[in-house]
Amino acid sequence: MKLKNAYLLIAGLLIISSCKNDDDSNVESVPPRLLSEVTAEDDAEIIEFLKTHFYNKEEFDTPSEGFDFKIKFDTIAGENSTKQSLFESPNLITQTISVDSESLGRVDDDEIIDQKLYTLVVRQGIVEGKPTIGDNVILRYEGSFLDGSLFDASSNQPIPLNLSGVVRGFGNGMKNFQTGNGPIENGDGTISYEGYGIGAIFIPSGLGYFDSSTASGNIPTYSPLIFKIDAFEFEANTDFDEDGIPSFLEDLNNDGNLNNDNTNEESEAAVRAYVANYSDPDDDGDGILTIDEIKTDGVIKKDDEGNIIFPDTDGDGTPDHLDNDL
Ligand SMILES: [Ca+2]
Ligand SMILES: [Ca+2]
Ligand SMILES: [Ca+2]
Ligand SMILES: [Ca+2]
Repeated sequence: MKLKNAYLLIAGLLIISSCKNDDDSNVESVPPRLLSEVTAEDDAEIIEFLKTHFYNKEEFDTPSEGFDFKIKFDTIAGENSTKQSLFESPNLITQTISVDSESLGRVDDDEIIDQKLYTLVVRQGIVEGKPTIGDNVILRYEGSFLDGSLFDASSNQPIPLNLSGVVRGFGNGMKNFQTGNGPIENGDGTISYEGYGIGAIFIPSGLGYFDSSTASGNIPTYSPLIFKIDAFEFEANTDFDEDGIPSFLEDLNNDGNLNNDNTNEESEAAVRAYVANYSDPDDDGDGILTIDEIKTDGVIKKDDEGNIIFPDTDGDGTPDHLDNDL
């Protein structure tokens, strides 16, 4: 299946861009809180959820005829008081991701705070390989708060997303999932997949929307989120801007966020623009396309491991496509 070009439209609430309340709006504003303070609170709330809830493991272990392979969470209590908590599950993966308050629009707070991201892999996909934060994926998702109430869900049919365009915790959680076989045409206009990855991602607000209200305004500020996901398919080494470099390699500071790497930030700021490298076909803004600057003698050369050998004509350590004095 050809995935390219389907990704410019990103539906739903997952999009990064969000609306700040206008200064002169009537909405009562919440006083800004420090990332450090919110992080501690969010992590405590997520751990509390993980320790007090279980999922329908038995149904996944021995699926009955007609089981829909949907995750259900329930409280450990009463007849379920002996269930293994999500927190104790061997399928729970914890990642630590450092977040600079500046990337959340807090230029003066000067905080860099580690965030804990928890991903429960209920069923791993059968196809080898996992997406990177720059890849196009086909999936299904359902977003809820820790109290279980839904705030967003994709339609039941698979949808395409580029992981660089969604909240950071979502893309980094998706890195844990293999995908399945498909698409399979069902003959009634719907498609399905087999053996796909199934799980849930628990996202602190520092890796979510933090203090932004979302486009539709239904996510309160500082909300930890849960996304249940079905990981159907992905395009390995997606090259979003078609500049010859896979998008995930345009994460120059290697922080799991493609949106804070912008080589020509200053010159773009002068024209009130901001185009991060993963979506910029001319990364240094010198008028020569990156795809032409990464070629040696007219071709993109690679080493034995398949890594691009980037030309550095003036030998200053900065490759030509990121060096605008060349
Ligand atoms: Ca980055
Ligand atoms: Ca740029
Ligand atoms: Ca680029
Ligand atoms: Ca260039």
